[in-house]
Amino acid sequence: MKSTFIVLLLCQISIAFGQTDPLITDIPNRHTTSLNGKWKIIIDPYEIGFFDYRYEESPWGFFQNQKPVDKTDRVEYDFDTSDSLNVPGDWNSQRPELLYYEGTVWYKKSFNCKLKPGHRLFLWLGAVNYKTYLYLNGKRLGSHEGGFTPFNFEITNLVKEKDNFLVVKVDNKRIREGVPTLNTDWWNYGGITRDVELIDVSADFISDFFVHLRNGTSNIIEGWIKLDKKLLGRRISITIPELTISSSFSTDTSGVASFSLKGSPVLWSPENPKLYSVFLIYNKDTLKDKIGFRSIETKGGEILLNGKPVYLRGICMHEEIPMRRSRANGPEDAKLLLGWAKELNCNFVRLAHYPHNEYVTRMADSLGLLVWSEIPVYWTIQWENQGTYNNAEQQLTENITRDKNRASVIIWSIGNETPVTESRLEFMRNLALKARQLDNSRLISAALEVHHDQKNENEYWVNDPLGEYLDVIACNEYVGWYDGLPMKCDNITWKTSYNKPFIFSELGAEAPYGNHGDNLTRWSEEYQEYFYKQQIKMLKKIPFLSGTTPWILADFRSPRRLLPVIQDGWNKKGLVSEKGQKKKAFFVLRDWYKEIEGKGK
Ligand code: GCB
Repeated sequence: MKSTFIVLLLCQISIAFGQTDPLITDIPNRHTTSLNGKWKIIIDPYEIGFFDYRYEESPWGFFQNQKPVDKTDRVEYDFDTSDSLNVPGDWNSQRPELLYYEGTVWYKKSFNCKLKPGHRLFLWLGAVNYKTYLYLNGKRLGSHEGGFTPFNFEITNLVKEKDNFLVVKVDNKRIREGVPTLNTDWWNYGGITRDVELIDVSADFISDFFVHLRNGTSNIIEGWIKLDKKLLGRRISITIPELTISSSFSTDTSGVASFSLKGSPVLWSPENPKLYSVFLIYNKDTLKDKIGFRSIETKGGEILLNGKPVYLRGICMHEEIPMRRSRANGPEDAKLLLGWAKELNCNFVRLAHYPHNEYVTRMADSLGLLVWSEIPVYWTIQWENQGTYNNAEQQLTENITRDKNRASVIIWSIGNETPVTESRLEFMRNLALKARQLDNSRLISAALEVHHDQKNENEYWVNDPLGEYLDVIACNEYVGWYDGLPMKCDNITWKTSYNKPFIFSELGAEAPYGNHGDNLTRWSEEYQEYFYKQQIKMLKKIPFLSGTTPWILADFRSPRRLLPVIQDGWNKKGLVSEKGQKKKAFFVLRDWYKEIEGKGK
């Protein structure tokens, strides 16, 4: 009897896990109420608020937010007299005792809410790292896995006018089957790291849309608009006043209205990041967005932006503000990080190694920076585990769903430095197919590794079989850092078996700011500077190269980097230091990018 109960319970847990409602997009332009601010928290390393002493999910978990009913009552937790944390925010940077914490923290927020008759309410979270269970007024809403993408739940029938309590269990324990897995080279920040909003919508509403220029054209705007319910024959209008576009379309049986319109927008580009106000009208509701129109394609070894070859003058970045030692979030943070990229004369950023917050991609749209957007399929995840695949696919889907209207985003990356094996090829091939099915208007890539020719040790090959499924071949290389000394760059010839655009998605060397020596002294700024000079010499000799994103914009925290005095828990390959100072190599890259700016390819 008891074992049947356990099996049932486990089934319930696994079925419930990862269940969310279809993602609502364009959150910044909707009617929302922020739940950001101070949340009450309970740090629960043994998960006593979730499991009972038999390690079974407890019906009396902390989600009940229980209070003693009289003086005899024993309740061994209390959110209201507990400490608080800021949301959005990682917990590591908010309390010294949470610096290295990997485990469960319970969050509680109380709120009142007056909903207009007939309206519906959704709870939306921008990102929570890593696994989360959510409960409203003691009832489970669902759960989510993956630390960098948004998700939402409808709460219309659970919400009350007064004294709602929302309880969120957040667990950032690294797990072998996770995406990413146990092993990364970045800090495992835990917490509700992005905004939390209540979204107020009408009984039926536009939940999602895709408005973009048809690739290879300059005057056809196409896409689709989706209602949250499968309602047939509903009229939806789209207007773009600056282009004198105003048309309406009917939904099909899935509640989707597809359209194709004539219009000649000024094309979005890094030189002129023109955005248009787009209005979508359904019943009495108008949803707006600011959208740029550009075309992105490949032709042989070239990347064509608006039909013209472009060299991607890029830089990699993490979603972290080094001076604050915390995750980045918000427009000011986006402006700071992307501002440094602009100072480097970049036209491109690689958002490594996971989806960054939406402020970044929206800011990239308005600053004119092209974007590589990635999911955390990193190094050695469990290629044969179906659950791991499903999780990766869900993160990819959430990322593409959220950002598909951003003109800046030109590449969806499905992973970084994954090994060449059969099971990984199958896994990645399926991700590439999924990305194409969700959005075939953009390029698909992944950061691959170098393979050496057996006969000629100076001939470097990028011939990973995954390349067949990608539009852009990207490769991480560290000639002069992990691979010989910087002089080695003089001898290397690069080959690829693919007639596709080729970019270096990483190259870099490590130096703390202000650490000086000659140009062969490891960890000195002079070594890093020499490394960049040598690399650039090598890059200039590769005729088929279409872009570079050196590693990395700023020093970032990593528990893998333990060398005292030099690293102390930081990966110091940044061009900007952990205090925000520019290193010598910053100027080398800046000057090279200036030199090739405007040269196309
Ligand atoms: C890499 C990884 C990146 C690391 C970097 C390094 O190849 O993709 O995540 O941080 O090298 O610094 O070693």
